[in-house]
Amino acid sequence: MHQPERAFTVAPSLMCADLLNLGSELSTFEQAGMELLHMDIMDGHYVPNMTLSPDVCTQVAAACAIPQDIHLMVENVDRFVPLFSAAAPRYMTFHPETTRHPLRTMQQIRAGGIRPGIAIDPAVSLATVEPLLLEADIVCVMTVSPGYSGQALIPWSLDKIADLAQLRAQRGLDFLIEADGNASWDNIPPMVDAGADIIVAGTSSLFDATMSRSDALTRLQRLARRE
Ligand code: S6P
Ligand code: MG
Repeated sequence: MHQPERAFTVAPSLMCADLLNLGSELSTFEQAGMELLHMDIMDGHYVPNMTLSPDVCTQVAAACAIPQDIHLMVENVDRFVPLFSAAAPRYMTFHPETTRHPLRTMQQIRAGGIRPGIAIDPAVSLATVEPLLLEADIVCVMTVSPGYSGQALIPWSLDKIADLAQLRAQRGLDFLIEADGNASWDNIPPMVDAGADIIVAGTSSLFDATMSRSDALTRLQRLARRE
């Protein structure tokens, strides 16, 4: 395994946390200086699974100072933006195909004081979402199909991260690139080298069942700092 070329931000994926001990998980992340919490929201329609709720996000916000990054995987996303805005996350991303007017949805998110972004399914091309990049503060590139943790990387999604980073540089844009899905110990360096600024840490690293949480956290932090 090689060291990534740049430092990056680790965003623990709360759907992968020990939900019966969420308070203790949050304290550990806070004490470790984690800078972002990735909150996966699923409605059982856009994706065949359900995860965290508005109340969970609001309670986490009240109990923990780490900013949230809410990833909406829901149909009719405009109905859900106000519900999740109550948690005052730093970022809110959604899949553009879940609304008729994605630019308006981004503006609605920004009007609530939240930085808007889009999430891109592996089957959606960059060309399709390019008009939205100007309004985005973050772009979540999904490196697995949305819906579940513990899936295998779609290898060409690394090329998509690299293409997006190139587009960002060419057009002088300044959104952050987030890699979401199977960010394993082996996959993190190529994701970061391709251009990812934020790595969503799920069962493939931070919540790796073969390691203690503190060992995984230390290993991730050393990787993020390029030590
Ligand atoms: C998947 C979701 C992701 C997962 C993450 C889990 O729909 O958007 O954020 O939580 O992919 O990570 P891993 O390492 O289990 O794939
Ligand atoms: Mg996610």
